[in-house]
Amino acid sequence: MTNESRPTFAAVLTPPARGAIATISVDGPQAVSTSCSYFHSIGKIGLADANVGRILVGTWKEDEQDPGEELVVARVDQQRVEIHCHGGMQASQRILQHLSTAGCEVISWQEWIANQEEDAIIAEARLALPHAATQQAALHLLDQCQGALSREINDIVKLLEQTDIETARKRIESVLQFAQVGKGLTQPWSIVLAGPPNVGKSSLLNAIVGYERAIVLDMPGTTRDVLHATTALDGWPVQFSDTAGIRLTADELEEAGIAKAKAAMQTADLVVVLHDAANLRPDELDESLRQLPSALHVVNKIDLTRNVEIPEASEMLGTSAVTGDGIAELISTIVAHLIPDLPEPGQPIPFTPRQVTALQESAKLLDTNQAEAAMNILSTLLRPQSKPNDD
Ligand SMILES: Nc1nc2c(ncn2[C@@H]2O[C@H](COP(=O)(O)OP(=O)(O)O)[C@@H](O)[C@H]2O)c(=O)[nH]1
Ligand SMILES: [Mg+2]
Repeated sequence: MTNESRPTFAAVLTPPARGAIATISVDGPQAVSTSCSYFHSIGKIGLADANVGRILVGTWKEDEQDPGEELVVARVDQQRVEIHCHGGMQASQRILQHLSTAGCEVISWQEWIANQEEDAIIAEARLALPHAATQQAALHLLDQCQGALSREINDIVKLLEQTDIETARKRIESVLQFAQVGKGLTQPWSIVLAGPPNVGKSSLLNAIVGYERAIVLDMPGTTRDVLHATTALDGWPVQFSDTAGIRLTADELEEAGIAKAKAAMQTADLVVVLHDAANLRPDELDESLRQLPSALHVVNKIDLTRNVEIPEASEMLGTSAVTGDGIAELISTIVAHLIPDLPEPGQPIPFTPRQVTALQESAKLLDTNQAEAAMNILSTLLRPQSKPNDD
């Protein structure tokens, strides 16, 4: 497809929510001429004669009867115009309708990014960025937008071209170490608070998130459903799930809550098992709570007793949901469990299942000396996925 015969695309770049201004990008050979048939500049210079970088104020109208809308149009490039109109859906949808009638192809912002980016990983990073829940997550995703992971994969491909399989293998391994961090850049890690009834799970959740999210009652079996609260720990997004206390019960509703608690534990990134300092009986713990290999065990209510006998050889922390003692340590320990290696700024981090799978597969192929196949997988990772042929 020659440059002039490619379509002209129109896309709304701002979110479909309330906002002061909405931005529409018009991109392609007809961008200026199409916009000119609706946009009337109030200044001497019209859009057709404006230099790249010029910003014009004017009216967008369908015909002479149309009172039109005052807005700002910027000539971003020879073949690219940005229209900044009133925010919300109405104004932008009306303009899109006009552009579509005039022959532009209306696409989503995701398709717009995919069209713009030659590098598929950078495109994925730009798509992921709006899902970053914290500044920390956004900063690491920005590094990937600026090519941290793409450069690393390019370097690994070069090493394979030079048949330095050993170094390439090591570099893949060290990137994969950050796969767990990458998962948390676009969605919070899930942490389940579990344990017997009345040990203070709901109280601890409230103490960590800083408000009364869960009902606390001196009555075993209060929490029935799984209850979620999202927050940030040391700048990392996490979702806590408070669960029903696990015990044998004849109550059908409570039993259903316990089944949900057990299911939540299976899919969690980390399970925090709570014990009661005033009634410490880890040996009597339900089988489902004992069989968790990487759970974090916490003894709560340490304010109630002076001598908590924490079993030896166990990595147990002490907290009080009432006085707040030990909660800062608990938060640091949770973060250390989720992210054993904190990434430095600029660290290449794989953040989509596509990237992690490709890295894992290429590592496996290198184990059996299939450098060519590994190189193919890594190069494919960088290429746009479903771009139309350019010929
Ligand atoms: N003294 C003391 N009481 C606590 C602590 N945590 C919870 N409790 C009390 O223990 C009871 C059960 O708490 P709750 O959070 O509902 O326990 P859950 O059933 O495990 O969710 C309530 O009366 C709480 O006020 C704590 O750290 N110290
Ligand atoms: Mg509870």
